[in-house]
Amino acid sequence: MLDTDKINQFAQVLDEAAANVKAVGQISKVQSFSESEAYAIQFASMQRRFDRGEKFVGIKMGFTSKAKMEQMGVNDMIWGILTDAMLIKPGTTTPFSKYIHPRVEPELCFLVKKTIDRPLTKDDIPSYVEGVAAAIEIIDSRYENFKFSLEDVIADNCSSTGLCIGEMHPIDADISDLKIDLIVDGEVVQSGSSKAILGDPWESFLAGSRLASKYEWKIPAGSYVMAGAATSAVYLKEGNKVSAVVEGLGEVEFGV
Ligand code: OOG
Ligand code: MG
Repeated sequence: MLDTDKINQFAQVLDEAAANVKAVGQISKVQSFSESEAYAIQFASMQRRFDRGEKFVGIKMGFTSKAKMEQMGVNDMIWGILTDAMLIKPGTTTPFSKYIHPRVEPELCFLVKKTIDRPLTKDDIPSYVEGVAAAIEIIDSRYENFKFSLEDVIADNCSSTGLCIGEMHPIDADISDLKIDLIVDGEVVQSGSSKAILGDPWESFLAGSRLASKYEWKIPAGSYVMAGAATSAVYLKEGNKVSAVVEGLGEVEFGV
């Protein structure tokens, strides 16, 4: 069992690794800990950011596709917290020096219409979701060599680092099998379908409502829910121009 001091100590290590842009060793190599303790570390490290003035803007789901689970060698869904400091305005450039070893992945992003305060079902979707957009996530593990156990990555807020969200679209269209491309410098580097996200990205949204409720978090109206990548992630290089194109949802782009 980890006591509060230990939880805060690991939270500080991860928070400072991000702030100093310097990777650290895996916690699991020096300390065994449970999934719920991993979330306690995540929440404590995010609290440090909130204390510095960052604002909660939503949650992200991770490992919702086989492609991602296989790439990272894990086998369970995870969720993390998004803040305003992670937002990258589409069409702008983000400095490479902010990141340790950044990777990008194409995603779908939902905009919450009504505060999520319980596990939702399919029937709730129209009243709780305002829109859906194409998005790109930057993940930048705070662990050396981008290597981690499931507990490690949860503690590290699921590698969350940047998000670039495209224009919102109404949710009346079927989103269960949309073509998704990740393009770097004009070349398609990953290609997949939204079907890879739990068979239907809505399942990821609903899973997000379940996980947030389980850990007693409310997701306010106006927040984002990122569905998780449909394809493997690719490393970013300085000077890259990255875009994601999702069938029916358009394109979103940023530079680094
Ligand atoms: C963890 C984050 C996973 C996704 O979309 O599956 C994730 C990682 O791969 O570093 O964001
Ligand atoms: Mg992701």
